[in-house]
Amino acid sequence: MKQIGQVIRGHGSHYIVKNIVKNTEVGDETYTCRLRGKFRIQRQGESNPIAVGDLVEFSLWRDEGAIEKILPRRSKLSRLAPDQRLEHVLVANLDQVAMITSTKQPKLNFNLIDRFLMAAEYQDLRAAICINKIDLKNDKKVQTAQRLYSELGYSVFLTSAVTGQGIDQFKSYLAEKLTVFTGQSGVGKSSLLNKIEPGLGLRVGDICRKSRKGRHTTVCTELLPLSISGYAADTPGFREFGLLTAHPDEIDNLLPEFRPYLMQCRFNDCRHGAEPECAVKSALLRGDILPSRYQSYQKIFEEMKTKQKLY
Ligand SMILES: Nc1nc2c(ncn2[C@@H]2O[C@H](COP(=O)(O)OP(=O)(O)OP(=O)(O)O)[C@@H](O)[C@H]2O)c(=O)[nH]1
Ligand SMILES: [Zn+2]
Repeated sequence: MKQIGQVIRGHGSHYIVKNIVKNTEVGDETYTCRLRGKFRIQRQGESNPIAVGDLVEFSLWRDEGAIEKILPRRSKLSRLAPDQRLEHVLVANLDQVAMITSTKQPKLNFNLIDRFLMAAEYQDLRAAICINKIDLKNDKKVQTAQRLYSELGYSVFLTSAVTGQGIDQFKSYLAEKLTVFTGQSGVGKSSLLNKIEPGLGLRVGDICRKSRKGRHTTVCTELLPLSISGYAADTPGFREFGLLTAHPDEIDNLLPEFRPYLMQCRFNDCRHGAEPECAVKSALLRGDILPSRYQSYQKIFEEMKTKQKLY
């Protein structure tokens, strides 16, 4: 009998698949499924045939499942495979990405937030910023970040995993969605996930952290079911969340507030540096583009240019 399920974990050649009842609710049954041989052939340009989050058609024979078909993906989060040529899909069919940051220890870093948001824009994913450890500090910088990123259209949450402040709002954002988390070490990802779903953060630590240190960094990506419905997925590392194959000349388009000006620069290949009559620079001088965002753009652009020269 054929069934539809969602891959919630992968282990080399077999996958844990959770069946979906009536195509909408995720059922409670999980099955260990293997891939039929034909899928071992790579999809063009991709390094892995199946990612967690993939919806699959599978058949059961006794307790053994076989994945027969991979259904079309409505979204995906990818990184470049180590050889820099193939795309490695980390999570399929996700709804959104959330970056956890903290007010201090480690301190709030606008450049890292911008990098994350630009990567989310590049991959066409809805993004949120969660500023954790609000119990330790809530100064002008934190408030600026909250205002700046909300005005740009991103969801911003101020939370404390210690006092519980802001947890309910963040929880409603996660409900019924598949959210991929990322964030620097020490910002409180595990603590926050534990607060949202007692026991969950611990599992993230237990399962993923150990293997992260080893070579098999991506096999541990797993969807963790939330009782508020939906899933949380932990990315294997913050660095993975890159800009993939973006060309340095197109990254200005990944900052939404830059977009209205891009066609107004005198040169259509303007890099918004020293060129005359640059509409982006004018907007910066008028205060319509914030210095921190402009600096992030410049920094990332330069980095990508340098990298480009290396290959
Ligand atoms: N004051 C305060 N401390 C927090 C908060 N959230 C986490 N912490 C503390 O910050 C430290 C790091 O928290 P973790 O949850 O381990 O952070 P993480 O992001 O999972 O870190 P990695 O495991 O390295 O990725 C711990 O000592 C926590 O107790 C918070 O909201 N307020
Ligand atoms: Zn320009």
